[in-house]
Amino acid sequence: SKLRTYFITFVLGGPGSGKGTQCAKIAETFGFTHLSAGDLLRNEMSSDSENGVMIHDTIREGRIVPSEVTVSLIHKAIVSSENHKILIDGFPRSDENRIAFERIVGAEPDLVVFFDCPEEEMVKRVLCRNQGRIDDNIETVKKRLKVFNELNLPVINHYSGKGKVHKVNAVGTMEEVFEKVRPIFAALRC
Ligand code: UP5
Ligand code: MG
Repeated sequence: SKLRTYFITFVLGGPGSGKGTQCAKIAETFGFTHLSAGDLLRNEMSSDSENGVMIHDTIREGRIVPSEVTVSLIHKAIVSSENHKILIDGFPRSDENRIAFERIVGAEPDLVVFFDCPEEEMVKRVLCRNQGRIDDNIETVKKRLKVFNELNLPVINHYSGKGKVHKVNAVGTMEEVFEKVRPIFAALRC
């Protein structure tokens, strides 16, 4: 299928681990299209879509939006991208998400980058962000961390078993972290 020609990278890590920040740098430096699953859902929430209220409530509670909704948004964004090099930021968040992506999009990631960050650092970053996100409060952050540990780590373990995961220590300045990310992408032939 046409999707075989894409180079798909999943960028994973807990809330506030720096996925969005590092994806912006990767996109700029290495010519990838950055698709943030959270941003796609927040845009959908702000539109008049039938799923708006459900997405709002799910994000506020730190739970995972049903796979079919997220995968459909990501699939549309991939096929409408002019670029074959795609970064998917913050997805898949569960084995169910992963299996739905593989089934509906018909592709597996070529690469997975995992930002490994201590919980106290993630909490500090999220609570300092101050951009009005409905989930950036201590109660929701605790739930996001619990959901990450219970549902997202199995996805990382799945792809580790396939030799696709590059684990990056997310502690340090944004520039220091990017210097650990750079060689992963510099080595690619895509
Ligand atoms: N910052 C970044 N790097 C730093 C560094 N090295 N040193 C110091 N500060 C650093 O960074 C977070 C903050 O830290 C920023 O202020 C940044 O300046 C600073 P950011 O790059 O935004 O981190 P990121 O990992 O992207 O954090 P984010 O909060 O976006 O992660 P989440 O995974 O929690 O959020 P996301 O938007 O992906 O998902 C939100 C919700 O949407 C989920 O909880 C879920 O309810 C829903 N969702 C789904 O249901 N399904 C999906 O597939 C995706 C999302
Ligand atoms: Mg983000």
